[in-house]
Amino acid sequence: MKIYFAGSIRGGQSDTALYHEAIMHINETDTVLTEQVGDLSHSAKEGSFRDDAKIYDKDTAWLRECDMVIAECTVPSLGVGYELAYAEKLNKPVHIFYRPSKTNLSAMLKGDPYFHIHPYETKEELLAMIDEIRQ
Ligand code: 6IA
Repeated sequence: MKIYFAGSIRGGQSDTALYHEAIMHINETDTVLTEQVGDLSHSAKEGSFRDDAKIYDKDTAWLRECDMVIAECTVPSLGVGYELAYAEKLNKPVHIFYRPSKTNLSAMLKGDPYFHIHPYETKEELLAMIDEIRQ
């Protein structure tokens, strides 16, 4: 399967290492299109309009191409929220993971019956739940 993994970049990068681990785990059996979301070396600074337009074009093409969207939403991100709504419009399966001890997930996600919402707390739980949804 081709997986679109969504996680915060400019919304805040405190979970980037966790995204990286999840992406590496998924890549053992499937293909993550959006590996850069877990890239610890990149800068979250605002880019030029041209660079951002390229990112938008590439990411929306990947959303059209993917078989499933997995989003880690503990760190709130406008970009991830946009991607989730875009994926719903395309009828892609969408799985949202978050840690309730760290955030109050937006009602616009929790209240949307289209999304599969998965609260978890530990990294081990996250990886095991990611395995379950791909079976
Ligand atoms: O608003 P945010 O930046 O937090 O949005 C994060 C989401 O938007 C992620 O799920 C990504 O799919 C997408 N996104 C945002 N910025 C980038 C990006 N920046 N590259 C790819 N996807 C992005 C450039 C970083 C690069 C130098 C590795």
